[in-house]
Amino acid sequence: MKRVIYKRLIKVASKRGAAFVVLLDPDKESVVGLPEKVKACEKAGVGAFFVGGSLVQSSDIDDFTALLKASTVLPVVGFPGSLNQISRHLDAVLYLSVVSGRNADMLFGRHVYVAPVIKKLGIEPIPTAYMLVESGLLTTAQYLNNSLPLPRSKPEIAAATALAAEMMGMKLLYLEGGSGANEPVPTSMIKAVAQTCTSPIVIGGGLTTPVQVRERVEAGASIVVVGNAIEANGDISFLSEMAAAVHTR
Ligand code: 1GP
Repeated sequence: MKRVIYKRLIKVASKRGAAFVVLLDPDKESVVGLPEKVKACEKAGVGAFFVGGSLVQSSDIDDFTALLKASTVLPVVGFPGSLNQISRHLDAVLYLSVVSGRNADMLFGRHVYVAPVIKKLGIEPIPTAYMLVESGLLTTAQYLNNSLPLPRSKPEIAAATALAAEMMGMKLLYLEGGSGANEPVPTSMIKAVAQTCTSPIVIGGGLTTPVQVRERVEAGASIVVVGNAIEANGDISFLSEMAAAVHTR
């Protein structure tokens, strides 16, 4: 299995201290102005784009991804909340297994339907242990996954879960607060996973300030994903501040 995009992400993370990823949800983003926004992200030092969402209702995800791909030199990686979010324009896709929960279909079920499609389209799958973390209010991701999140005050459960996923060969350990989370993933949990595992840790959900971002990189995150805050404020100065917080070197 080729790991071109995965290696590229890891290379950026090791060179800059961590990689800054912007999540674009086709339901929330307008295609008008997308190329300009993408250029601003590139200028600010964003390392890649994730495309997707828990509940994407837009029927033109393929057109959206094509426009994004045509507008950027950065990797475009699918972050699918559902089977209909696989586009032939993706460079790679997070092949997500929701290991925090015990919903069999999300652990290993839908994967069976989509594997032949991913292969046929020639998209690089990145096996990803996806861990939903309790974050205050119930998030869309938690509700739609029909699975309990990891309790936020139990870093040891997160560490054991991540270790089990790593032992099964997953390449990224994604701790997810959920889009628009009240409280982002706690730093104590990131530290526990970082001390237990060697695979890169991805953090996302509810990150709105450079301080929150830097704390999570210092705790051990290799990839930081921000969606809502960039949708709300995609200007170059905010993007640059967030990028500077992600990049420790
Ligand atoms: C990516 O779900 C997050 O992991 C995105 O969350 O929209 O709150 O940044 P935000």
